[in-house]
Amino acid sequence: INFQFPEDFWWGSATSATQIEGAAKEDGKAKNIWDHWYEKEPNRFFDEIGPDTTSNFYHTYKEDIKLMKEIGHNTFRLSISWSRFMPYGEVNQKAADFYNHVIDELIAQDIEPFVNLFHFDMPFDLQQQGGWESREVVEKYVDYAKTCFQLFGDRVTKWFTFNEPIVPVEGGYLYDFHYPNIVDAKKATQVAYHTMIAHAKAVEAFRTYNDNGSKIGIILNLTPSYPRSNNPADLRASRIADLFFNRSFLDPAVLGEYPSELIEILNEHGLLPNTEVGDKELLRENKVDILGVNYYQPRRVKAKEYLPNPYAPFMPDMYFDSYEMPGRKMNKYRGWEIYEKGIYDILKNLKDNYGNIESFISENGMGVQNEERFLRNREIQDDYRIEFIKEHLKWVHQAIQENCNVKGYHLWAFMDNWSWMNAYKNRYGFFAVDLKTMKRTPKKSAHWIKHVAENNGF
Ligand code: BGP
Repeated sequence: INFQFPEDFWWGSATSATQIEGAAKEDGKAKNIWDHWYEKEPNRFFDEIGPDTTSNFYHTYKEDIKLMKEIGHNTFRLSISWSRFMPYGEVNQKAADFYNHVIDELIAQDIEPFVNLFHFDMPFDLQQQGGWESREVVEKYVDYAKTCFQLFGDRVTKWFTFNEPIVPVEGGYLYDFHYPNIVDAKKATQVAYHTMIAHAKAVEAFRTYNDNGSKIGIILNLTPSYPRSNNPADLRASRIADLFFNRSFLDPAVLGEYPSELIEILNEHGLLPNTEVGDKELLRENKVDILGVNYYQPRRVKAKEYLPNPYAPFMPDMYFDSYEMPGRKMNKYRGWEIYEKGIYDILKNLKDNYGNIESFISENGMGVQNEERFLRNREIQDDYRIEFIKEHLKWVHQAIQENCNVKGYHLWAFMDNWSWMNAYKNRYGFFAVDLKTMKRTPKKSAHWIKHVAENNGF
């Protein structure tokens, strides 16, 4: 074994409710924004496949959890669907039963559930009330979070308030790739801010309900920013991209306050959100215990080539251009850059600048289009995925050698699943899913990860 991991390391994979459960109209689940958007504009979605059945986990969780066990998982990340669990503000008993069964089944198999409360799936009625633009919706989220802590907190010890909270901001309020398809930077900052307030209030509530050593955090998609060169303009471009896309959530979550440079920039553009008395203290007093890190690709930036139009509405990218580094390595099956060392740079940064917060790689993975082309002897020979995971894990291992406080690795994803705009185009799973029969078949990487987990290294 060349790369031995610490004894208590977590090996597993991640998913989210909307992407795997299916049963979107069953047992009293209310609509979320994805159900609604798909109903309204199916042609926006790849192959017009919507979130209604996805990977059918609602009905197959027992067998799926067995498969997790078979490949050596000691952890699994799932999310609770708010619109299933508390449609219109009241607990849906059937949904509570479902999540209880899933959690109990995981624990029976010695698989630690990592539970996330919000993965892009705002209940549609609450979106109509303004979604994260509204402070009342923040209170409704806190009520939902408290109910989850009360019902599942006796068994769940790793909680996350949000997955990638910046994505609904970018998608829904800046770049038009999520519902409600608004392009308005002022609303975007309000939404980002309210998400953070919702997060901090949930952390606060958690600490009054849970005194059994359980931990709570947030999951952030951290994209390290690399400047084209060391000239001051490129460095500034990269620093500002980092402020917008990483530190806007990382700093308040882990350090309890927003970076002053970010506040200055937003203020210059008249984009500061509305706040309430006590918010600052709320953030300061409710820092996270743990942090989930999703890492797929780096962000490479350079200074703007042309001055932005001063009359154009604000966009973060008025401060930088993106830059394609010559010779960069690409995932040629999906189109994202692969830069394995990025995962190490993130962990080092957390160690040096964020108090070495306890962290987990909560997503990392490789999407592949038309993956059936790698089928040989009825198994997908995903050597590229094994390579991808291995090369990232080497850097995680290196970070651990340097005392970075990283405790686990979740692949995105346990099985092929529906994705927000791309439906089933990019396959990510350890298990292939046949969309006609819903049959799961292990890929080569599933056997490989089993050995890794059993040996605690490779
Ligand atoms: C992350 C999300 C996941 C998942 C993944 C893959 O940002 O948290 O939900 O979808 O990206 O992205 P895609 O499916 O677009 O390839």
